[in-house]
Amino acid sequence: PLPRPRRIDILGIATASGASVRGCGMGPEALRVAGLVEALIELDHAIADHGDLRRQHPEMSTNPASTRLPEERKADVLDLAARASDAGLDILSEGNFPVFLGGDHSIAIGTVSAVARHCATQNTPVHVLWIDAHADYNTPETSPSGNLHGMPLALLCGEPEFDESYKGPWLGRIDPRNVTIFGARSIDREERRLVQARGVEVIDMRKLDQMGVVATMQKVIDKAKADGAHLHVSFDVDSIDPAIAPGGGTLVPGGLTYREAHLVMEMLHDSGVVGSLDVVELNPFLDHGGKSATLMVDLVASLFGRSIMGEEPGPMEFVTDSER
Ligand code: NNH
Ligand code: MN
Ligand code: MN
Ligand code: MN
Repeated sequence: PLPRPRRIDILGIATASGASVRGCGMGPEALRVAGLVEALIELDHAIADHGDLRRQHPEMSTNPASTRLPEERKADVLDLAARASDAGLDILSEGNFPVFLGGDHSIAIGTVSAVARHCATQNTPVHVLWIDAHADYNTPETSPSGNLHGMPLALLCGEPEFDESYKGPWLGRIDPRNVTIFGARSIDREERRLVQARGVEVIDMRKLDQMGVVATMQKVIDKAKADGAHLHVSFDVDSIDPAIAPGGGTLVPGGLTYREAHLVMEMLHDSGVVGSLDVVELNPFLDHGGKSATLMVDLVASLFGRSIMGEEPGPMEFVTDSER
């Protein structure tokens, strides 16, 4: 029998607490307005939208200034990470495909934890494809900004500079040697030393210019397949060139083109190794008329089987745990 498609479960994490620029807390709603659910239904997928996790008291702050205190933002980030980890674990345990909508990239502390916890119960290795202009591998010591959206990979990879206050039973662990950062063009000095020391694969924009999407992505896919891995894709909107994706708070020139980004998603679809997705850092307040939100919806559609020539793209064939 044909492998039955699992349901795609959407979960928003509506927060900007890991960033210094506000607005990406509105990301999940903008992605819905841009037609995310409709695009997936059009591709014949079963969908469940779980709504959004958010902090209890929006905009409540103990700080009279417009910017909230770092400690308050950290507490928010970790509270949401714990809740996203538990909710994501439930989705994965039921055999469904979670699509997490940010929110700033600190939400991946929770989403990748969910994947790591789930895969630990299945004895499945976790590989992570981090599509981003940045490496997000700072620690509290190396971070130039103190913003937690620049640190999720380092925390998930078990960097020792994070003390116990960052941890809980909800926190999962990944192996830095199974992480690929794709599209990077802004890495801080100490951060670069760390990713190199830990053996994180970095496909930066220069490497991408020289080798192209096909060769670089095939390597990521082949490695995941050889390992029988669950591949988690964490897609930061700022990986894309700001000219076509202006809706981000930390834009860097020289990003992925429209077709490069789609080709990544098309190859990932065909690979069948992807088991979970984050779409993060979309800032609707800075976007131009929904341009970046619409692009992200189209990219998600490519991951789930939309193709140029395919008349009926059909559902993505998921690898079930029993088939690994
Ligand atoms: N590396 C910088 C920092 O740690 C910027 C991180 N900003 C991001 N990451 N948007 O994706 O603050
Ligand atoms: Mn990021
Ligand atoms: Mn980024
Ligand atoms: Mn599973």
